[in-house]
Amino acid sequence: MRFSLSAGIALAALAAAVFAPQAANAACDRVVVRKEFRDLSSQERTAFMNALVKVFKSSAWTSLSQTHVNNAHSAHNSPVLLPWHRQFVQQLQQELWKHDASVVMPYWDSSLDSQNPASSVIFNYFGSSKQNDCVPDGPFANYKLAFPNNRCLVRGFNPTGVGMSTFVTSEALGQLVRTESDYSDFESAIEYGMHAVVHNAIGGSSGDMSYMYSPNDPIFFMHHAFVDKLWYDWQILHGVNTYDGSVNGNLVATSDVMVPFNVPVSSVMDAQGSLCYVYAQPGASVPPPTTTSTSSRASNTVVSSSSSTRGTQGTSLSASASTSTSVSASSTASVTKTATLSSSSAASASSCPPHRQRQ
Ligand SMILES: [Cu+2]
Repeated sequence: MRFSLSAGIALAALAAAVFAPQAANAACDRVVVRKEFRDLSSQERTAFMNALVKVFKSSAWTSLSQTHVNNAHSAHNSPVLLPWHRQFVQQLQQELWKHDASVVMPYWDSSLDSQNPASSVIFNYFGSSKQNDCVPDGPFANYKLAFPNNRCLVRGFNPTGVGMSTFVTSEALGQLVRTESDYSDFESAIEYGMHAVVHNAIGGSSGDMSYMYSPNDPIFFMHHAFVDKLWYDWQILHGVNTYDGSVNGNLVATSDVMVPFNVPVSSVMDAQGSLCYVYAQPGASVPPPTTTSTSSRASNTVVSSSSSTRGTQGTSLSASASTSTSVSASSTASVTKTATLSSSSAASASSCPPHRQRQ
């Protein structure tokens, strides 16, 4: 079933109807709410970072990174990327819960930092970059990772932002989520577009994020939680069980078993019903259509204020929607073009692991 929505308010209403947090169903003891990193309270953020650092400095982190490398081929360049990484992010959530049951995996909406990525607040908490050298500060500095060899965590961007490519804007992402009704086309546009752009902008030429051992960098999970949120928003519009496409000429199905998790794709299609989480601000990454009329801004405001947990993000999204006139012409086609360009710019990604671009 497909919906054709022309205003954010309609999306907000639909989102509320379909994905509003409800009493936990039979499969869930509780349904947790994943928030944008900036929307966490300082208490929530501290608890999350503390638990994250504990996992980072444990053998569990090595296992996560190895899992990603060992399944690089089956988990990427395929419609399964979204469900596979949904399950993978959930693996980290499970590890976090071993240290603090109150911690809920947040996401990083990189589109809020699209025009000046290097100055994102995320780096205030996750450490900065020394341009293809060890991360110089923050809780992940001065620590040797065990995989793929004894090494520090590396990011590749210039901390001044010089040479760092911009990220895909909220508006372009919203356009994609709203208008691309075909699952496999949506998946491709995400995988080779915003997904790859963020990986490679942060990883640069030798940073972890540019390689298949990208889960070494905790930002990987923040980024993939946002990728997951975009899919979640897409599912609200285009169907929670919509899944199609092919790999090497073979059609995919929700009955496909994901390696190495040994669970079918169908087991993660419904984030709320099966994995027991929802996203705060469902649909917030889907600003209204790009005719920046007063009415559409008003609709966006409604979307932003529709949740009781609204933090600073609504303001940022609204600001981004109203100031990005220059990108308001961006269409699905241009998103796809971006994807194609960024994909071809790393044409060296012919072998994996490790390889660039398609993490
Ligand atoms: Cu990946």
